[in-house]
Amino acid sequence: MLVFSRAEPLTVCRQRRYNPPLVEMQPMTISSTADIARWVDDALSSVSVYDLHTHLYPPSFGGLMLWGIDELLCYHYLVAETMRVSELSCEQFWAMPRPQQAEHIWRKLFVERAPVSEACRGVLTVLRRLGLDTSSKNLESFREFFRAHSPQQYTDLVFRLANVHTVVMTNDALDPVEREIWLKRGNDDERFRAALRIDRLLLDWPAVGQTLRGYGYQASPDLSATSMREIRRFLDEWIDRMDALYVAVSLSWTWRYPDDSPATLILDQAVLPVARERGIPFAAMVGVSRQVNPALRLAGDSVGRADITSVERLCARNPDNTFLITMLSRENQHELAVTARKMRNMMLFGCWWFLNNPSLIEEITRMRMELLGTSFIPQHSDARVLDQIIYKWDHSRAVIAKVMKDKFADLAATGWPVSQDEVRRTAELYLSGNCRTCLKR
Ligand code: HDL
Ligand code: ZN
Repeated sequence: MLVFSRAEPLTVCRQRRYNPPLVEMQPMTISSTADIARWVDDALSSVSVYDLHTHLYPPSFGGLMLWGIDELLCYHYLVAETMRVSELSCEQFWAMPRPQQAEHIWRKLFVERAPVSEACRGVLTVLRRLGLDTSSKNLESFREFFRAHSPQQYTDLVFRLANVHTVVMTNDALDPVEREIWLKRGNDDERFRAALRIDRLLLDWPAVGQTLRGYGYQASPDLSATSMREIRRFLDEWIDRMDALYVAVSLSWTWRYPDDSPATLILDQAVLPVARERGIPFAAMVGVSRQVNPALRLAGDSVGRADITSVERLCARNPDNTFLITMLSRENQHELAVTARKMRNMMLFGCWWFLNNPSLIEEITRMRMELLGTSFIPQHSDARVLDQIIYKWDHSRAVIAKVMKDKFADLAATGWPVSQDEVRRTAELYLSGNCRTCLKR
């Protein structure tokens, strides 16, 4: 086989049957997998997170702010897991005061059995990151640690340990308790940003019209022009009051768009026009199967495979709107990533709820990197208890790192000069930059 150096005179080449000379491979400085792994770990641990969707509240929201070991243990994910192995009925469990519920969950899932589930491991990650000795298995000693902190002190500690700079809340202006707080004092902590959640407005028509009328909006059940104007006034007023970054809804797996329901009318004639005029995204979280077991209360929701063509039409028919989309079913993930390739006005985000487990985060993030490159938001925490942002981000960073190491090693193998700067820029996009671009904040 003839191998030519680059200096081979052109005349020689021209005389031969086209047999392209194998140019001598120049020694290329391929970044080593060890360099790449170090760069990825450094970037993912140091880049601060913009957490796009949570159910957290700042200390100024009083009892709405959940934090500490008892709330960590009473997370509805752990309630569902406990009721599978408990001798108590759901009614008996709910009749117990919170500390006793926490003690029951601790005994059933952590003492009597190995705490191997993701939600159990999360509690232990938080305790370890706080410097507590999980091997003591002493719930009372853990409680002492939390009793020694004020909500404000603890909030500062958690944001620092989690390396999160902003969490976006889920704010329901129709909830009487939350509404009062916004009307009286609002949010004074810029680490917590608002998202206006409109499940009831969109999905509970005409019943929700009664609630709106109670708050002074002329919203009649017939969704007249006046009602639509009043719904838009409600949206404008609360987006302003909350300084909401986006408007959001959680949709059932049965959701179809468009259809002849009040939800489509309100979406098309009020929500999307207001979001467009204000230049803020509309977030649709699609795939919940509501209250399949009501006895479990918040833990009673499940999942269903949703209709991707409705997502496709939502984005295609409203090209001047920006959409944040996440879907709950594993079976929807590939088609969602493909739809994102077709709809530049859609930012795909998160491994939501039942997908927020290492095995599924890895599978889904790998597929998304292969289909979307850097133009997606790999994760949100969905944290309900403040402490959870420590474990949800620790665990997700580890999985995203694993995928990024593989993908950048694949890149390097093509001779591409992978650099530390390029790795960091990618981590920054994934953990914060794509959020900022989408939210313009
Ligand atoms: O609708 C939602 O925002 C969901 O995230 C639900 O709140 C769900 O109960 C949850 O907490 N998932 O993590
Ligand atoms: Zn949520």
